[in-house]
Amino acid sequence: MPRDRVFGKGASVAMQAVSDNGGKRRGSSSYGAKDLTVLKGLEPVRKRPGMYIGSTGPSGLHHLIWEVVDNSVDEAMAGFCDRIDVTLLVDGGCRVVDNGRGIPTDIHPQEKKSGVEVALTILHGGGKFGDGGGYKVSGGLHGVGVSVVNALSAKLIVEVDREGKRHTMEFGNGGKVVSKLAVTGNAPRGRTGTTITFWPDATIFDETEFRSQTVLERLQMYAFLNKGLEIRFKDERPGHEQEVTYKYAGGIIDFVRHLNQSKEALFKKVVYFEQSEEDQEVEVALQWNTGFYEGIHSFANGIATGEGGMHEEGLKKALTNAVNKYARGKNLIKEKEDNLLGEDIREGVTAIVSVRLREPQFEGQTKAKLGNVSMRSLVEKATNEKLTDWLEEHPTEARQIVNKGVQAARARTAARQARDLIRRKSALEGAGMPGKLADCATKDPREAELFIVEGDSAAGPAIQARNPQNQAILPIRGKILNVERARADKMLKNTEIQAIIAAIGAGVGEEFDLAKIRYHKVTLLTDADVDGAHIRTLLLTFFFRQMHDLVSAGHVYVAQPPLYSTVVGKEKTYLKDDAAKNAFLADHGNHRNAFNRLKGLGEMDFDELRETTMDPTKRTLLQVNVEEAAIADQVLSILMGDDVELRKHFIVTNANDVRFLDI
Ligand code: 0RA
Repeated sequence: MPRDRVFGKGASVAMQAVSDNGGKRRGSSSYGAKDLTVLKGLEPVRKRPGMYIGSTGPSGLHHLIWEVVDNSVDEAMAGFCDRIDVTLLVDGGCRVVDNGRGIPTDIHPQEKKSGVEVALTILHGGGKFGDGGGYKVSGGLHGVGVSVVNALSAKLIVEVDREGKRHTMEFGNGGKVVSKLAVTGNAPRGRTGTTITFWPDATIFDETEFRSQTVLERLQMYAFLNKGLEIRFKDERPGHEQEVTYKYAGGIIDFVRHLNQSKEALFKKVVYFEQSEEDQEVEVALQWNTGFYEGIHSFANGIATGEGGMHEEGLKKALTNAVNKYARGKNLIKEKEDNLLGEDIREGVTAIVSVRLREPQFEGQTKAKLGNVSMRSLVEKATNEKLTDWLEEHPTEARQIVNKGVQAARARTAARQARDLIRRKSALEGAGMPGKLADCATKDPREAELFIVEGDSAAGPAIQARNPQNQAILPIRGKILNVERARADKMLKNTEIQAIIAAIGAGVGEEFDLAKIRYHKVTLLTDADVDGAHIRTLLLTFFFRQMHDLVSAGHVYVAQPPLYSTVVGKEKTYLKDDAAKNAFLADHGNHRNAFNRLKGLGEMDFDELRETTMDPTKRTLLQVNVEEAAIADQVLSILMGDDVELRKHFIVTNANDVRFLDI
């Protein structure tokens, strides 16, 4: 069942811009032909691009690719396409080729234009294919987004192979027709399909350079969600050359294995089941790992539903029910013992739930929550039936699942006690600030900055170098606990972690309350070496997992102490790392002064420390800003994998910007 693009994520935002439907959810009844007529022409898109693609930053830029690829994926879902090629061209363009049926080339009866022109020049033009226009594709609405891409491109060429002929049409300057659709030759033997090549308009976007990693992640997700679909990526840009092919015979089973790849599986098998009813279907894959976090990823018609919704609710409810029922039946939970909670059972689970339905309703803040109630019952029923069977058929694994849940329940009780203890302790000791904290004078969190500093030896210089009015120093000894590998109870007993929680003053985990933070800047200050990077990663992991709002609200920063200093004329210059040093040498051919290798925070003098990490007028901080938890999760699975060397080299700044630390 193809996705309904009109009510899809991006498109529904676009609808909001033009039709005020009184806050009602946009459903098929509240939006009609009148809306389409208002939307004629592409000007509104160029006037307010953000309304259609979210922003004119990197996310909006990549949205162009998603819109084009979505149409090809729809064609694949409808069963007419099994290969998509995405190429980033040398001149900055992007080409998407599919082997579907090709956009219709005949004349649209009402519009008196070719189907190609309709799809590329009329907003939601695809919607018209839906009602009796002869282009209906099993309920799907094609071509909704490509006109938006056209509107925001400096140039766009579409080539359609159909009925043995190649048809070509060109647009320029934001979707204006440069040449009408015309037969320009024969289609390659037997080939049908669509090729769209576009060049983003540099007058619209902040920057027009695509990021291959962003594209790859998305394409891989499409390939996982559409089993058997082959998606090839090619980057032809000089210095970026690469080719990658994604094709997964196992679909979401492969997806789950991929997500768990850097973790230790509780057992090898992936639980998989599917069920369909008239008009809707569900597919679920799950596998437990030995870790302590749950990772449920849900999708509706191939669109990520990061806010969850009915399908996730159904899965969670039935998962809790099926495992408890099994455990009771097998006497693994005794009569007088409590049932396991859902969160106990979900500890360490990695799951994909992918549903397809005719009229998905996307709700929530970011329109990423599935609202269709019928999906809750379908997923719940499917999970209850199929998971119950699976548990019966796999007694060894079933016992492992129950055991893990029982341990999680015990840890949950212990964690509550630990948390109560921390709370009582801080009540007894007044504000309960850790002894090692050198606090600042101001009590206004908006002005206050907390430095979490690696090593007691660095604390001295840091305290000297800071501005005591608004900068506080909390030294942390060595490697803090990896919270990815420890349950909450153990984490809360760790003194370094207790100190961080107390200093920030806003609780931890589910109880974390952003309104109570004592510092609006929390700056991580670690040595410019591999160990420093590792400690920073551990701290970031802690914040991401246990004070997520602190990260997502943009309060976490990373200071960048330099690795080298040298003198140019009378000025001291700092160089972050070897790469920066080499770049500096390349720029300053006759630089003869020595480079001083700074051995770590503890060895730096106060001025050096102040200038490079503490003085707001001189330092550069990296803001850590994880917005898209899904991507961050993926990053963390890399970070926290067993590849210790690799993970030291990562830093998450924001969801679209996962940097390698060149150390
Ligand atoms: C409308 C109707 C049909 C196909 C398409 C649109 C279509 C659009 C795109 C955009 C990129 N690739 C695409 N592939 C197909 C069905 C036409 C028919 O009935 O043959």
